[in-house]
Amino acid sequence: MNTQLPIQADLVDQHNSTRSEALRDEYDSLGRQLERAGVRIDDIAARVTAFEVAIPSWGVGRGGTRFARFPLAGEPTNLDEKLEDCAVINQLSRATPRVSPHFPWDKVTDYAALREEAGQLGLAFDAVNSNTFQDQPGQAHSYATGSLSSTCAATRDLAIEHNLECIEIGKALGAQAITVWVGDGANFAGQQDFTRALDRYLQSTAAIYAALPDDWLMMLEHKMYEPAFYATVIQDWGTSILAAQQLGPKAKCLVDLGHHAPNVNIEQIVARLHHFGKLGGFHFNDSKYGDDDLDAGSINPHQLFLVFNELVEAELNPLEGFDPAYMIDQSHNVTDPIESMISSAEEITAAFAKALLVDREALHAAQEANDVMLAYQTLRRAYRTDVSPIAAMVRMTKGGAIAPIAAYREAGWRTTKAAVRKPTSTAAGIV
Ligand code: PSV
Ligand code: MN
Repeated sequence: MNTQLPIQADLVDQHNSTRSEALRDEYDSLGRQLERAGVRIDDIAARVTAFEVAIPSWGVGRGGTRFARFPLAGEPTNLDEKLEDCAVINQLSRATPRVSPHFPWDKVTDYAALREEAGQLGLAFDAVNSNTFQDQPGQAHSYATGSLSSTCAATRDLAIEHNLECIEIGKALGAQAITVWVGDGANFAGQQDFTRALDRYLQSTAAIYAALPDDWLMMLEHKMYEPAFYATVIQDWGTSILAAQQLGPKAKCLVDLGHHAPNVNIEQIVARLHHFGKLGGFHFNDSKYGDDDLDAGSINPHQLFLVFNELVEAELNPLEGFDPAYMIDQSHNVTDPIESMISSAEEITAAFAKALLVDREALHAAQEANDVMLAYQTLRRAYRTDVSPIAAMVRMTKGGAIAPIAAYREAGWRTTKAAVRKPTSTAAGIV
């Protein structure tokens, strides 16, 4: 397919030409440093080259809170423009070649044409996300008090039907997974029978599972609270893994980093889910207090590193089908979403590269010998390494920009788009 990338290739080449000499110098210096520790930098670069993370179609527009939304001049106003912005992120970062769509937000009439359009921008589609946490105009049965777990059979049927439609759309788009997150739960003690609500959820998800193609996964996304503030039906990884086990081998768990109680040990959850063959994927973001949907690595980069440390550890003990889906799920309320997503992809890639640097043999030996300080220092040594020359070299080699945010600003993309894209609404509401 003939690809037509949004930013002029000359611009990227020119950007790189002024920086490539310094980068080579930094890469070689890091290479010598790593070699002294018995690590070949080109091996790490090869792994980073193959690393990819999907971007959410809903993340390229300015997000908002229930208080306000501050529009950004030149932000995308329709799916074509969203894809264009996703293509910019991938063109410059070369780490995000897939887009995760959300329905009905991304509904169109011709999905074959949409797939073609994305392909021309150098993009493909990742897991489809269903939405039964919001009523659509004229919807016959409201999701206000539940969707897949609703007490009302007609409401459950509607929610199931929507998920089945998402699978059909996903097939046309070339996706191979559906992520199911429901807002179902309760705001008041006594509002809901915990057991019956879960039973209804399990019955509904079984109907969706039955329609999954053989080579598809169904990813169950847990979340402790919001919009239900007292209890949610799939509140944590425990309920999620039990549901996935009951549904069958194509059902796995998706870990959204923001969906846990503060201070929960997420890296340990990753290890547990992998141990039982149920680690399906991630929604990366960062948080300080709740589901803040901040940029990955912006608050707690160490946690991100520890998550990847478990993933690299899991590679040593791979279970059949171990291939977690990496996606970003963020809300960019005060930054340019393109810049945030480029920065997040960089943080996620860096966390992966650092985890690859951990001397596993030394770590395991220290763990076996109960040498606490040595084990801890083994992780610290890797975490302290500045791996940015590796990521930059990989980006340049793949045709991206050495300093992607600088290149994005040099290209003047947002200013150019502000002149041609329509202004967007300031309406408050969680996007
Ligand atoms: C819910 O908070 C969530 O993390 C789910 O993944 C949704 O699909 C997404 O956010 C919607 O913004
Ligand atoms: Mn999510």
